[in-house]
Amino acid sequence: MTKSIIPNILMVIFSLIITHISAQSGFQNPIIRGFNPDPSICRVGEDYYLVTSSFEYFPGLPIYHSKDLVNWRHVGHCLTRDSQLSLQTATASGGLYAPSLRYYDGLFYVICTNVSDRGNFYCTAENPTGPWSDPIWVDIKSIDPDIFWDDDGKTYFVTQGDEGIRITEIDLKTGQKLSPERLVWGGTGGRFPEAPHVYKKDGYYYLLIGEGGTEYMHSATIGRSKNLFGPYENCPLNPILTHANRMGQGNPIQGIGHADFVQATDGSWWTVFLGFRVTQMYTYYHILGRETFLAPVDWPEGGWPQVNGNGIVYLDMKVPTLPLQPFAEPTTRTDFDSDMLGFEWQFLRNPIRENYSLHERPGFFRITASSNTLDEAAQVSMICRRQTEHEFSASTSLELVSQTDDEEAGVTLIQNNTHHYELLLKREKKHYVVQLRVSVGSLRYIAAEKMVHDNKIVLRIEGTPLSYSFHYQIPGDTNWESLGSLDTRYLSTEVAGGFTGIMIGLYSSSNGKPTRAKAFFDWFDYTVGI
Ligand code: 6LW
Repeated sequence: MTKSIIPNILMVIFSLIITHISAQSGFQNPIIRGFNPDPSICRVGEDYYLVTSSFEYFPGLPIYHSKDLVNWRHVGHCLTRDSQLSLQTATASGGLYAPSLRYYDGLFYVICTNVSDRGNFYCTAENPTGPWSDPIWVDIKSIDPDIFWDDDGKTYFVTQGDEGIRITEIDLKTGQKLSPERLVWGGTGGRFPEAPHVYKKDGYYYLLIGEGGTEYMHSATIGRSKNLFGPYENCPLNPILTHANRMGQGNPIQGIGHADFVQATDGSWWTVFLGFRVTQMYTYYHILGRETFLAPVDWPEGGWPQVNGNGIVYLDMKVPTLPLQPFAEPTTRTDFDSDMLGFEWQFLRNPIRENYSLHERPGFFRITASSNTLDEAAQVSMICRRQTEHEFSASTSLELVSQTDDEEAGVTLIQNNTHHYELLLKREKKHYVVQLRVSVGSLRYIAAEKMVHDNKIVLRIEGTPLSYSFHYQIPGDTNWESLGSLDTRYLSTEVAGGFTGIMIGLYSSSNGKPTRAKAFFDWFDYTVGI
C-alpha cells in the first residue's frame, strides 16, 4: 500500500512543479508584431479571435486566432471582395480605421469605419475565417464603432465623437438608427476620447475608452454607470493603462492605449491594446507602426479593473499565462509555387487583378507594371508584407521582362507614398541599372547606382533598428555587392506621419508610360534577426 502511494505522491508533486513552472512562464510582447493597431478581441468557447486595423491595404481587417491569448495565427481577413471594400481613392492612412470584433447569437460581427467610403458599417459571419457578409452601413458620422447588446435584446451602436462617446440604439437587421445619438461620457480630460467598448459586469455598465491621441500621450481610461446612458463615474485608478507618466518613460514600449477586454476560459481577465516599440531609448521614433500587446487585468467583483498592477507593461511579461499552445513557426521563404498568396501578403488599395499571376510562369509570381509609381496614392502594382522586427533580412530573385526604357521592378520599404526606399532594377538605354532610390517628403534622389548586363538579379535588404543596408547579387555569382545604407528614421511615423508601419513590397512600375513590363519573382525570403 505505502509502496504504491509514494510514486503517486511523487507524480503529484512533480506535476504541481511543472504546472507551476508553465503557469509562471510569462510571455513576450507584442503578441502580434508589425503594423497591427486598434486590436479588438472576443472569445467563443476555448477560441480567441482578434481583428486589427488595415487602412488602405487590401484585403482588409486581418483576423487572428489563438488558444492561449499569447500565440496567434493569422487565419484570414474580414473584407476580401471589392463589393465589401472600396479603397480605390483611399489616401495613405485612409480606408479602414479601428474595428471591433464581437460574437452574438451564433454570429461573429466586425464593426468598422471605411473613412474613404460610406463610413460606419458592420459585417457578419458564421465563421471568423469567412465568408463575411457585405457591409450593412450605419448612418452615424464618427469612427471607432462597437456594438453592445443589452440583456433586454436591444442593440446599441457605440462610437467616438468630438466631445466624447456616443450611444445610439439601432435595428440589428438594417443598421437603421432607432434613437437619437446621445453623448454619454467625455472621458477624463485627455484629447480624442475614442475607441469605446462597453462591458456589463456585476450590475454596472463599464465604458472603456482611449484618450490622449495615438502618440506618446496615449492611454486607456474607464468609467462605469448603472445606466447605459450614464452618468459615468470616473475610475479612481485612471488612466488604467499608459506610459505617458514618470513610470512609463524609458520603457521601450510607448504610446499604449486603445484597449479591449476579454475574459479567459479560467475566469481571468485580459486586455489587448496597441503600442509601439521605439527603435532606441530616449531619441524616440518608431518604424514598425502600432502593434498588438497583451496584459493581465485584475477585476474583482464589484471593483475596478487594474491592468498589470499599475498600468505599466513590458516586452518581457513575467505573469502567469493560460497553458501555452503555440502554433508551428511560419516558414521564412515564399516560393510562389502554390495557387494562392499567404495571408501575410497585401495589396495597396484594391488590386487590378490582371496585373498579378501565379500561373503565367509556374513557380514565379508575375507582377505587370502599372503606369502609377509608388509616389502616387493610387492602385500601384505591388504586393507587400509587414516588417515585423527591427532586425531582419529580406531577399528576392527577380527577372524584369521589359521592352522600353524607364520600366522598373524591385523591392520597396514603404511607409506611405511620400516616404519609401527602393532597391530596383531598371531598363536604361538597352542596359539595366540597379539603383537605390530615396523618397522622403519633397526629397527624391538616387542614392547609388550600378550598371548590370542582365535582366535577372537577386536583391537583399538588411534591417537594424537604426539603418537599412541594400545589396544585390548577379545570379551565379557568390559575391554580394553593396549599394550602401539609409537611416530608418526617415521612414518613421514621427517623420512620415500616419497610422501605418513599414511594409516590404515587391513592385513593378513603368513610370507613367503605358507600357507593360513584367516582373517575375521566383522567391521571397523574410528572416527575422540577422
Ligand atoms: C483610430 C483611433 C486611434 O481610429 O487611431 O489609437 C485611429 N487610436 O482610435 C486609427 O488607428
